[in-house]
Amino acid sequence: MNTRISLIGAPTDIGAGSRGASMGPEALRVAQIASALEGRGLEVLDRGNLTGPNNPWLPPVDGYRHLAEVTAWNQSLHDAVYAELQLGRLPIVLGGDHCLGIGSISAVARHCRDTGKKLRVLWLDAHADFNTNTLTPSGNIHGMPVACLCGHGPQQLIEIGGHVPAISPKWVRQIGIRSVDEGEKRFVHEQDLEVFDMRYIDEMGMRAAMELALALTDANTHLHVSFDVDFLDPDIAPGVGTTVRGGPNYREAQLCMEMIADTGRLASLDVMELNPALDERNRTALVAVDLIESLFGKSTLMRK
Ligand code: B3U
Ligand code: MN
Ligand code: MN
Repeated sequence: MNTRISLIGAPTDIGAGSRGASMGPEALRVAQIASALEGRGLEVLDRGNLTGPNNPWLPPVDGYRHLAEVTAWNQSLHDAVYAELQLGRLPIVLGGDHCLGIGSISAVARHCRDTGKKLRVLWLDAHADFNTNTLTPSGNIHGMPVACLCGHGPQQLIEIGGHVPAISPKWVRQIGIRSVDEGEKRFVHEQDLEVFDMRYIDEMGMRAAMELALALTDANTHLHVSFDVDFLDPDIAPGVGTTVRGGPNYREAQLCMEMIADTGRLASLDVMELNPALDERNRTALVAVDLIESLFGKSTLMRK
């Protein structure tokens, strides 16, 4: 695995339904994400925070809230992530709300086109984030990034990575899903997204879900993890804007991260939706950092 890490802070809640994810990057730093990774023997460069427009907190226009501002943040994140990948580094995006997955993953997809790599995106989330402006109940663009990446969204967002669509639904595996809007559900089926929802994890276990989600990855695969912290059960991770009960517990989340680590293919990561304004003594940031350590191999005792 690439041992040269770059942290990129994207302090905005421009696509979210509640304010506060803009403080996520600093909470992850306070929880010592950099020294935790250094403790794993990784070289960590903290590139600091990107800047972008403030959150004007306006109602939707044409089914989108803050489309111009969301575009500006994602363009800037795309450029930052793409630059790190070109330098041969492993970018970790410190969000910020999940609308930023558009900029991050469109940059990763562009890098994969440049280098002839296959892309696999693991989308760890309580939500499918597959809404469009006609399906969305809220207009919040953090509910739309997967659809935008697959080419369903406003032109200025779908073209950020220079190729429309940025990715194919076939490259995505969603894990932990338990809150999908009615129209969104139909669209997920229509586009044939591969989803390991909580029902699947309850019945088959996290191990079976991850074995399938990681199947057919090989030495030529770029593995991107988009970790929405609301993936986790609110009992262990209350500090997010939209808690949904019944998520993976601590052990299941650890296993998920460990199985990804075991592949040795992790090449980029988003840590999104952490909301310190809703947290308790930074415990959600601390559990996120703990799980990220496992994602980088901390709990692997026997192998490698
Ligand atoms: N699906 C809902 C809620 C939502 C999506 N992502 C988050 N919340 N974090 C929506 O507004 O699109
Ligand atoms: Mn999300
Ligand atoms: Mn979510």
